[in-house]
Amino acid sequence: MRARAAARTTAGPAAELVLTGDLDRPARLTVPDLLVWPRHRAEVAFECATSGIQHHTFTGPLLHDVLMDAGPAFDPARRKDRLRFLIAVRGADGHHTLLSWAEMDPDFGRAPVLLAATLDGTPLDLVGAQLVLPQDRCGARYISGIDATRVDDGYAAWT
Ligand SMILES: Nc1nc2c(c(=O)[nH]1)N[C@H]1C(S)=C(S)[C@@H](COP(=O)(O)O)O[C@H]1N2
Ligand SMILES: [Mo]
Repeated sequence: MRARAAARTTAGPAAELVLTGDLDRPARLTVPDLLVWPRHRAEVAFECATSGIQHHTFTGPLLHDVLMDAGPAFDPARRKDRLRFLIAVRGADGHHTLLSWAEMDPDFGRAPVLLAATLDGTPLDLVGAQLVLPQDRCGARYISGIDATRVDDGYAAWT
């Protein structure tokens, strides 16, 4: 334990993201932990209101694969059951966004949303994972340095 703590101090603290909300298996994941899921690659272009068009290559698991393994509180066999769910993604600086579950669900919007572990070939181990939405024209939802992701029944507040 002592040796490990010392190694971490020299390398800087590894970024971690917490998966919380309506999940059977909430988790804490480092960026290297993301490599256990099948790895996807996305070559993307997005526009930033302040810095113009950017081109990047990201690799990492599908957000859908990671969240399915955390056991969201719906019956996976019933498609309608998933439609109420929302995903909140937050960066360590507080920048955040909401996605609907259906947006990335293979039975609905099928957006290949990634939880990227590398950016242009560089591992994101120290900064944290980045949200990648190849379908977005604007870069604002490409949240970097993710420290928390929450899955919730977004309809519960109405009923
Ligand atoms: N954590 C975090 N991620 C963020 C932002 C931010 O302010 N904080 N800005 C977004 C915006 S507006 C854009 S265009 C992209 C690219 O930002 P960059 O130009 O800083 O790389 O990152 C997105 N991800
Ligand atoms: Mo931006």
